[in-house]
Amino acid sequence: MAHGKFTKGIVKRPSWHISDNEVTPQAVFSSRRKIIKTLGLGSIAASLPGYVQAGIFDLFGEDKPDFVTSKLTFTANQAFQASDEKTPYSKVIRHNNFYEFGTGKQDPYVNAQQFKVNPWQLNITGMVDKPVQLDYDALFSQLPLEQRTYRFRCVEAWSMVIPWVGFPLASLLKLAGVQSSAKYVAFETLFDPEQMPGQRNRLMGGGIHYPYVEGLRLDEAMNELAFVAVGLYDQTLSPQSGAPVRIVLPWKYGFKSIKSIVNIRLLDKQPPTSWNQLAAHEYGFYANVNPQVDHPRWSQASERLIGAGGLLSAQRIDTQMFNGYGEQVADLYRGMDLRKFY
Ligand SMILES: Nc1nc2c(c(=O)[nH]1)N[C@H]1C(S)=C(S)[C@@H](COP(=O)(O)O)O[C@H]1N2
Ligand SMILES: [Mo]
Repeated sequence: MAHGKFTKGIVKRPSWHISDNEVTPQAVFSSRRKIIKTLGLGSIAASLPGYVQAGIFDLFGEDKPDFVTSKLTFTANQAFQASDEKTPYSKVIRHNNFYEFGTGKQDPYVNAQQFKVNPWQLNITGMVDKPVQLDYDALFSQLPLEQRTYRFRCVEAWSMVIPWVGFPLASLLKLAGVQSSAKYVAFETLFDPEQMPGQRNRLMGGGIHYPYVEGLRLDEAMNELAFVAVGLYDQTLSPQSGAPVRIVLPWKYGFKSIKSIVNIRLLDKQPPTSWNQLAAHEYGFYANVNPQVDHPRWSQASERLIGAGGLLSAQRIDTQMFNGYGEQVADLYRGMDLRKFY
């Protein structure tokens, strides 16, 4: 991989380096993936409770992805370091939602390893003074990289604590010069059915109309918490986590944090969003974490924190309003009925 100047003295490590007790040759991993595919284990895993899913790969021993990540250089932003214990890297990359690679929690880990993230192009267009194109290297060199540890809460009532590496979304938008007529920001994931099996197969893709799209009000996008991630822990992102570039919005349900983005557009109208299009009564445009507004099919009052413990040790904790980030974001929603704008 050709990186920008930040990567001087780069140390390349496979993305599983944190648990590199034994090395499985790629051929073995690939054959395991074939076994898993042949058995249809991805879809079996999807139907199992989360704590069983988390251990499904134990059936095959310690499995090894073949995607190679690279070490990043960054500064830790002390203003954004959740005090909570971090979710181990091995779990962050093995329990994912990325329906382009299947709907099971292990499907992205299994199916995304060959995903090509370089070359890449991220375009910022629409109501801007000068459209911006960032190629792969520019994603890592255009803006100073910082690390922020955020709580991350999926609408399915599980959560993690993840140290992301990236830059504020506001800094990126400022590169393009947002015009005063712009009121919303729309995001779009890569559309590449050849690489993303969920985009070829409606069942595998969970019925989503691809490309996956998301959006924010401009003031939400400019909030200091809104983040663009190009890495997690100290590595570039693995495909299953949204390589090479994704959005992270810690006060909103995880589906707003769109992965592997290629387009950002500044608009004067609220853009459509994928989960809202799929089931509008269940998933709103705002999707702020709110323990008082239940999902029609389950409670949002608590969540299963995927932490450092073993198979059965996931903790159940109370869910906090705005996922605990009310100090930073509550003002954005003053006077709004958050039951109506869920
Ligand atoms: N393009 C795209 N982005 C996506 C998704 C997806 O299926 N496709 N899933 C979303 C959901 S539901 C969640 S919870 C988070 C999961 O992020 P993680 O796998 O890094 O924890 O990604 C979000 N971004
Ligand atoms: Mo989610």
